[in-house]
Amino acid sequence: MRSMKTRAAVAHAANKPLTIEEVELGGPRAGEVLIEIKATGVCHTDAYTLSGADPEGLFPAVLGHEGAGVVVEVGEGVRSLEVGDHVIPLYVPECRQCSYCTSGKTNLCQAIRATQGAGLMPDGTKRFSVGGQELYHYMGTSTFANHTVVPEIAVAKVRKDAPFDKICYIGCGVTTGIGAVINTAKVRPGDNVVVFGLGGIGLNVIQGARLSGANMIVGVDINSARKPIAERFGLTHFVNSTEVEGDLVPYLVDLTGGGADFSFECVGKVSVMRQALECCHKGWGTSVIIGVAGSGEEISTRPFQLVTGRTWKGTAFGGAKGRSDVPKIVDWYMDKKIEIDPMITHTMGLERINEAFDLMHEGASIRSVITF
Ligand code: NAD
Ligand code: AHE
Ligand code: ZN
Repeated sequence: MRSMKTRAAVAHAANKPLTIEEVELGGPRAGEVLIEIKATGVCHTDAYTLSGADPEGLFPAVLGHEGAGVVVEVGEGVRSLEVGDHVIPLYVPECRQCSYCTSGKTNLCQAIRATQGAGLMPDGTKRFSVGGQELYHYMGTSTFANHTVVPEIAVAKVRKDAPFDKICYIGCGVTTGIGAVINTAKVRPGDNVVVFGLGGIGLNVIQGARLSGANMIVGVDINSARKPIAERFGLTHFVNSTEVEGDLVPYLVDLTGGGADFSFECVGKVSVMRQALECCHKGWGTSVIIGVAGSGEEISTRPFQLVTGRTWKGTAFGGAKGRSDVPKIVDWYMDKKIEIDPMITHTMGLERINEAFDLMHEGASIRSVITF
């Protein structure tokens, strides 16, 4: 419960570079643990919030939600974790008690959603501060810090032989992409799949589609440099949407012999979400929204698209229940059932975290991982 000093990348304001600072961190209270973060990925959602487009974006804050590390202290009453455990913090917790958890219908545990969205710990306090100024938490995880405090229900315990600088990616991108295919869409062998956006999420959708035995795996991006790496993960057809003559939707419907059984939007643009829905097969095609769109943006289509049998869905964290599913995905990685390493194109220290955002915006990285 003592407070300590640690190093963090602080987001003081929207659209401003993060600053590396020594910050004060209050220790774990009842039901919480202190984690030493060993590595964290930089996801597009961090960039989205930093851009100011997130209605829940608060500043100053410690961002980051794709981490892995070691438990260094446990608060009163913590039973499922102990000092030395290797863990992945969860931005979608799993309390196993709320009506959402017990419904068997969703992964969206609501036990601490209100305080999490307000940038606070479950008891309504903030634990990070710098120069007497309190900093908001982010997505309940704040992994852009060498240490962070997280509720026990938002921690997945994983095996100790898995490398932190790879499995941190399971804290968001890997699980989101693969889970969207397996848990949300439930793609079956022989299905034709279209994936929009071949970045850190889309490549994992492709990997999940291959695992599910999909037939065509079509990838759509505006960056042709994504083609070779997507092929490595199972892509069968690449489409650069800026090079298609005429409308993209009929082109994709034609390419897939009538439309996609499943499409996935992994960009975060509402215009792309519409294309993703409308390229689905008449009568049964389902489109899954993964991308996060900016504040105030809305999706639209002709209702006829739904009347004629297409379904629009969405998914958060790939429909995965973190404490139960994340350790299994770590096993898949260690057993070589899935691949992660080639997607981590850059690894760097915390002092270079702003470069990670630059590389993402330039389209030069798939995933950057920060190591401590
Ligand atoms: P990324 O930046 O790594 O990848 C985005 C890709 O989209 C890039 O390859 C880019 O070239 C491509 N792209 C841009 N405009 C396009 C267009 N018009 N058509 C086709 N492709 C286009 O981002 P990421 O980390 O993969 O995240 C993708 C989206 O998923 C973001 O919106 C992110 O916030 C969201 N996300 C959602 C969840 C969830 O749980 N729902 C989890 C993680 C990320
Ligand atoms: N704060 C945004 C919503 C952002 C969002 O949709 N987040 C996803 C995870 S993105 C991970 O990279 C999520 O988990 N959503 C479910 C939830 O409960 O937040 C907004 O629009 O307010
Ligand atoms: Zn993410």
